[in-house]
Amino acid sequence: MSMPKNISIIGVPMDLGQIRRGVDMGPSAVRYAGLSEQVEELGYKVNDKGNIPVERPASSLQGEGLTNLQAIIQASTHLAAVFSEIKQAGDFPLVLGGDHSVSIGSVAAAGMHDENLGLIWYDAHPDLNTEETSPSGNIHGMPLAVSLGIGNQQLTSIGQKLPKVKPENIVIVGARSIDEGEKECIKKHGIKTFTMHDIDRLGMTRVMEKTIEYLKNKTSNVHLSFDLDSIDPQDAPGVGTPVLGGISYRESHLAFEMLSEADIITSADIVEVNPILDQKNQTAHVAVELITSLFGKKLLYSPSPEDKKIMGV
Ligand code: 5AB
Ligand code: MN
Ligand code: MN
Ligand code: MN
Repeated sequence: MSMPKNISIIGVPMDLGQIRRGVDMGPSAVRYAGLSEQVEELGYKVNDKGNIPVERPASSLQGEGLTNLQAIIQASTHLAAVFSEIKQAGDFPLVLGGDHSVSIGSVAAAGMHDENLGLIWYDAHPDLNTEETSPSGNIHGMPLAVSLGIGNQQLTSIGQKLPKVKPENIVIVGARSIDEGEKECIKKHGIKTFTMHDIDRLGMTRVMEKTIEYLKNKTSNVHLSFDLDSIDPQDAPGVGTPVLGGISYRESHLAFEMLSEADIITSADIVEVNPILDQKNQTAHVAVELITSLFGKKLLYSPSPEDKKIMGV
């Protein structure tokens, strides 16, 4: 399936999946960095549907050992419904987090629309923890596990169908902080994972060629879950869990340009932008710049096959 020309934006101002405040302002920061305007300039029709309401519980410890469990279930269920409506209309859902727990709702909905959903997890972390393996109890470290049907049953049953995505349809890109339980999960389920080591060894070109090759023929919808901490903290300092040695801004442009050329992405999340920890909204700007590459922005212009022949590219 190729990328729809109508983009619907949904903000999820949720900071309940982790403990640092400020990531709930992510949707405003990314909008303020010019998301709609820049995507419209590329010829898309953008419909900003505003924000999902997120209830902040009076006490932050609720549920069975997981921080803010009930409030996250509520917001994720609401997000899944809105995301689902957008898919039904044939449009591209673009979700603005919030911390990465928002992806529980988006992948649940994307999975309801495609038995064979593909998923790219562009992140410094694999987010494959469960209550048992999590070192923090924070749900933003669990959304990929939940999408696989692993972990807290109240979370895995959001959107009903469980699992939402098959392990063989997932590619993790940029991982460099991986907990022991997550390592076991990757091995057990055979999840394709390009760590920073692989990006350094192969180069981003080959990593994305392999990612696209792996997903292209076996999936028709591919969701991109873009955690800004995938990017090196020098380029994207405004995140709650920065990890040194990340993907550069340049490499990410290349990666997203290649995804655009392959025309495989049909929905996306932009998560973990925290303007309180940022410098002059730099991280939101980086997010918007990279998303324009995903939507086909070229440095020069879009060459036709004839132009390409003349240019020798
Ligand atoms: B993010 C950690 N693995 O589970 C945990 O930012 C960090 O959505 C999770 O990738 C980071 O607490 C979650 C140590
Ligand atoms: Mn993440
Ligand atoms: Mn992360
Ligand atoms: Mn993070």
